[in-house]
Amino acid sequence: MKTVIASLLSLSLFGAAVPAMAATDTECKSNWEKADANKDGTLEGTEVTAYLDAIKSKGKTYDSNSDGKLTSVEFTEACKADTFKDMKS
Ligand SMILES: [Ca+2]
Ligand SMILES: [Ca+2]
Repeated sequence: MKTVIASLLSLSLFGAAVPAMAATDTECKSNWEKADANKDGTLEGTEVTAYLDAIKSKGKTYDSNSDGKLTSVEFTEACKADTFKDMKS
């Protein structure tokens, strides 16, 4: 029992140290809200260009259905992998 508590404690300490390294849900949600300028739930056209470029520059494909648009799910997956970290607007 002591071991469980100790490992939970170290997990939460570790968890507290990690967010500086990877984008959090909160950060990604706020990024998404900024990115989806017309609030239609999809990044397309001029909204998505810079993000698709960032994804491409990392050699990744987060546009999982290849429609040239990003849904919040696709965006969040890419965001949490720090794909957009270098593109500060
Ligand atoms: Ca949109
Ligand atoms: Ca898509």
